[in-house]
Amino acid sequence: MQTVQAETITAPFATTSVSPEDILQQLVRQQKTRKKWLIVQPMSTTSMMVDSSSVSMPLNLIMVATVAGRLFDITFIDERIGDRIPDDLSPFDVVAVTSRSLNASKAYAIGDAALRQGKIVLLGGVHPTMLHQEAGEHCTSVIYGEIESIWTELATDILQGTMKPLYRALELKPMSDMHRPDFSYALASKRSKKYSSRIPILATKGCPVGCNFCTTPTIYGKNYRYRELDLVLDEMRYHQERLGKKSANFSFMDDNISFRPKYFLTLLEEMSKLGIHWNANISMNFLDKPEVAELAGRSGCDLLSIGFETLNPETIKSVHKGSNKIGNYEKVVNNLHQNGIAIQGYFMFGFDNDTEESFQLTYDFIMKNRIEFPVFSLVTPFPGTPYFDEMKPRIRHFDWDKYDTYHYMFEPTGMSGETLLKNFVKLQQEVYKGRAIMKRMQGKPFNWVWLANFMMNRFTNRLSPEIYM
Ligand code: B12
Ligand code: SF4
Repeated sequence: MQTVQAETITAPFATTSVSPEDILQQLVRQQKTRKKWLIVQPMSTTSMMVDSSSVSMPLNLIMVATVAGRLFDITFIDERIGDRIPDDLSPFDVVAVTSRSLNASKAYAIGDAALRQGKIVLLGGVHPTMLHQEAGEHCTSVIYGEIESIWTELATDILQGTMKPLYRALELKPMSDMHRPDFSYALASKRSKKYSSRIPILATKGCPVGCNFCTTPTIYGKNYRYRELDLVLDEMRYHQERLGKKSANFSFMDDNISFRPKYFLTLLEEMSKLGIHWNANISMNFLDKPEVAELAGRSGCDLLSIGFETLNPETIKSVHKGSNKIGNYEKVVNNLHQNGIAIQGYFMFGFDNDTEESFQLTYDFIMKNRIEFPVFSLVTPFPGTPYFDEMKPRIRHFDWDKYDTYHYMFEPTGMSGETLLKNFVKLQQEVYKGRAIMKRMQGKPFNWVWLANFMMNRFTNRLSPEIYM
């Protein structure tokens, strides 16, 4: 399969000076009826509860619908909230499906069914991007990375009926060119009440930190882009107005919102004037400064998701996570807690340097520092990452349904798989015991984080090592 470049578009009309955008606009004007797109967020078939309870509105597909909806008619299906894909796809011209690894097998099945009915099938998202040859077997075209950067070429080919197997932009568009996501596509479903009330929003894209287990550096390289602040703030004000309340809840979908400190601090300063609440994924590199945590608290931040990953400095070095300084962990936690910010802390197990002692160390850290919402996962080498290439000979299975970070992928060198899983289950059960929850949560605001702890208490009681196989 070859990489197709934006320059390969030829002008089907008279002049030589027409731009690809002009060609597209001419084709749009010639459209007798608008083509019909079915856009699908598949439900994963993984055995774990990753798509259960309340799920967030899928910003990725909302962006796809926003871009495509300017030229085409859109039907939006999110299987996670119970929307069903019709068996008969005859009303549609294009079936566009997003996929991560954990729902790739489902996305491929949808693609195969749509191909059998003669539809143009598009597969996008991180898994098809990383494995475009594999994904190409189940669709007409794979979209590499974000739709915005390749849209003119893709839309032109759909209108001309000249599809290529792969669409990959030569360069990424500035984020200021991106449209404000139109949430009406997701909210049109009568089941939209199942979505979390947090509104997904994007200020930046990319993360040059370069952890070897993460797909972001592979897709976006060293690139870090951001939207002009006014665009982000206007979008927030728009939602405040739409909801008729100042205290709207936002959830940043950014890979690493704090990578450019100056941009991030100005964003915080401006958000503090809005009266909103927000949460985000963040790397901890400058949260050790009390004034940053203070400003984050003042700007309405109520929770930050931080990848602590491990308490072993050797492992941090081996995965190239330069933003994590283990000596700073406690300082970061204290700074956030002093400003009323709860922590969703991510911890991974199964690294070669892990030993039985790693579990006790992590337990002690979580309990001592009263981490509100610890999330434990098993190290998962995702296709397309340097870690995947390194670990490939040792990986036990390539069944993508198991690539949800809750399955046992390879035997670490420091302990047997059996010991790993036994301790992994025990740690989760200990951290989510009633008494442990009280110790971590007492005195903290009674909100959804408490609820998440109660759910985790029930969930972890049912865990056993076999589930992770
Ligand atoms: C925010 C985020 C989350 C949020 C919200 C997820 C959600 N509901 O969307 C939360 C915290 C809930 C989450 C959870 C998890 N996440 Co996450 N998450 C992300 C993150 C940082 C950003 C995703 C995002 O919304 N970006 C903004 C949107 C606008 O951009 P986009 O997704 O890239 O979409 C664009 C393109 O991909 C393209 N596109 C996408 N789909 C399609 C489809 C078509 C047809 C077309 C044409 C184009 C197209 O156009 C879109 C618009 O520009 C990504 C990293 C990343 N950059 O992808 C990881 C990432 C997706 N997560 C990952 C993982 C592993 C998880 C968890 C398993 C972690 C865990 N242990 O709990 C869970 C699984 C949840 C689930 N059921 O899917 C991995 C997935 C790896 C893989 N190969 O599958 C990623 C890639 C990070 C990594 N480690 O590399 N995540
Ligand atoms: S800091 Fe987070 S987003 Fe950045 S490369 Fe590492 S895991 Fe990926």
